[in-house]
Amino acid sequence: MIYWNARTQCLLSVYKTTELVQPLLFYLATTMKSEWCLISFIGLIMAKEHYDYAANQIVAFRDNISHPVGIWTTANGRKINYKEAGSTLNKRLMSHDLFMEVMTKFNRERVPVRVAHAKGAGAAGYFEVTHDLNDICIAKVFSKVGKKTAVAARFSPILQEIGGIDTSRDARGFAVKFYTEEGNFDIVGLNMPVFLLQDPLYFPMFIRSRKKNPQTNLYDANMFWDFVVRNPKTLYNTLYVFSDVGIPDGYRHMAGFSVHTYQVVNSKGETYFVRFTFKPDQGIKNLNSSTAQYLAATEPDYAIKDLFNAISAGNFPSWTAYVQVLNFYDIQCAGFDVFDVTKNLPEDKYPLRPLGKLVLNQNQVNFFAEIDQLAFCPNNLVPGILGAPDTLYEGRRFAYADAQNYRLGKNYENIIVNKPFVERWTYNRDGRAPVKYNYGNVPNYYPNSYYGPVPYKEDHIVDLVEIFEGPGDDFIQPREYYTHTLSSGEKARLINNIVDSLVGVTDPILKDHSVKILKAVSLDLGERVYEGLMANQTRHY
Ligand code: HEM
Ligand SMILES: *[C@@H]1O[C@H](CO)[C@@H](O)[C@H](O)[C@H]1NC(C)=O
Ligand SMILES: *[C@@H]1O[C@H](CO)[C@@H](O)[C@H](O)[C@H]1NC(C)=O
Ligand SMILES: CC(=O)N[C@H]1CO[C@H](CO)[C@@H](O)[C@@H]1O
Repeated sequence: MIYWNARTQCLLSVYKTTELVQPLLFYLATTMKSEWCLISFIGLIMAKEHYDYAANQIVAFRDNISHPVGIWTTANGRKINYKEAGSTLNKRLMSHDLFMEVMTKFNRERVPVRVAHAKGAGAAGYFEVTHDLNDICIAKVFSKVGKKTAVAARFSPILQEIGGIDTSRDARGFAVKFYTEEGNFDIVGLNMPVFLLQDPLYFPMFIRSRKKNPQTNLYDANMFWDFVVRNPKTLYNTLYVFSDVGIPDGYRHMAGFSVHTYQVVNSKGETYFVRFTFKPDQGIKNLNSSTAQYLAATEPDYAIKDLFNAISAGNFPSWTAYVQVLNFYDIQCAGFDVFDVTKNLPEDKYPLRPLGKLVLNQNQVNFFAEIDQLAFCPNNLVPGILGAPDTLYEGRRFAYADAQNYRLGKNYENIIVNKPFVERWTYNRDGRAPVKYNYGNVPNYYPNSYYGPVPYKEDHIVDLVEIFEGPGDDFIQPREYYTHTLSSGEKARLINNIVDSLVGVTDPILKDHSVKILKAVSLDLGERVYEGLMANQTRHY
């Protein structure tokens, strides 16, 4: 609504109906006198948040420059003339160098897709320390209040194909790369506090069970629930996925969790353990299934667009970062394996200690270069942060770098967004581009007597602790979550969402086992799911 005060010619308030107001303001801006323009400008600022920057990107690009960016050339730098660019009809294509270049380069545009987390969105920004970690960790990135470190972040559903649906029911990746003065530190986490496997051998199996059936190329409820029933460790994460947080309202409204419990070391060489948590300052918001289904059809890229437009409007998303801190005594007295990623560290027992703020204030200029090529890796660590001692983490130390050597090529750390800000002196050489200067004429073997790079001396070398990983109890925490954490409304939606998925299970024995395992979590949960299935038996049961 617009309140117009004729005497002061002042626009007092524009809100809610910005979509309607905007064309009017544009009209005024282009046709009316200067004071109208000013008024329109004020209105535009207020309309900013609802403006679809993403939809208008290419027009804005043109409006920002007054002529073409340059003369079209071949990759080799030769200028293309009008005749060559005009038409290839009735020409000999083999000797049409422009055609050959355009076609051969196009044919090679795709790189291997991430095996998991294929679809995503990201942005750059900074991390600012609000409470230092000096008493427990020597990493410089967390050493001083007010210290700012450049970051890049990427968010992603785990299971969707690259052209899939943003509002699907799934866990979301929450990956942050800190470009610290001691090299890159990556937290490669999720929007929920628990993972669904303890054993890295079964990661590829889990991914396949939830991706497409090898014959039908369809998502398959039998495969999904079979893996759950045969791997009770998946239960806790599966409950999270079927709860409200299984469909976050875009990436700005979800939390982030490191999931793993990291070992950190202070200046005295003393060991502590931390889990990282990021809480969105925008608040946590989720979509219900019906809205999500509607958006799946109308806005499959809902989350990508939401993030891009918010940052374009200057409405920068931010998260408050915390750590839960444990010492050796705490891990022995926890009553469960705090390194087991299928277990949560309850916040009432392990309070959140504030650490800093993560702010994303910069959209990519080129998606492939800056977001798709991001290579996060749990073993990108800095002195003082040793990673986690569990076997799953060890598996991840290997898996990501291996995937990226394949996906982006063995020199992927030379790609701008993966390159640390610090000077590097490796003994890696050659291989596929980008090789860059390849360390010039510096000695390429170690040890050498000729001033090639040498290791430094560290005062306290602390090793990762060794832990013994037992099977643990897979039901206590999911039971607690269902019984005490969820409200009655949340329970009802959880049950409805599980029923929605289980009606797709066509194997009656599996359906039975699924209900049984849910009953083992909580009799109430299992029975209500069973009732839901009976009520919907016309569909499958
Ligand atoms: C043994 C267990 C796991 C293995 C083997 C594994 C492996 C992978 C691989 C190969 C990728 C693709 C990497 C790329 O091509 O750049 C990936 C992506 C990802 N994984 Fe895992 N993963 C495991 C467990 C986890 C866990 C526990 C979490 C969260 C705590 C997680 C979070 C992510 C995220 C956020 C991405 C996307 C990173 C990006 O945005 O580029 N993964 N994982
Ligand atoms: C406008 O063009 C200038 C100069 O080419 C460039 O630096 C700037 O980033 C552009 N702004 C936008 C919004 O594209
Ligand atoms: C889902 O959310 C939308 C938007 O907030 C709301 O209008 C609708 O009533 C909700 N549907 C259900 C079934 O709760
Ligand atoms: C998932 C599903 O189909 N749920 C339905 C089961 O039956 C009840 C009662 O008829 C409906 O309210 C649910 O929507």
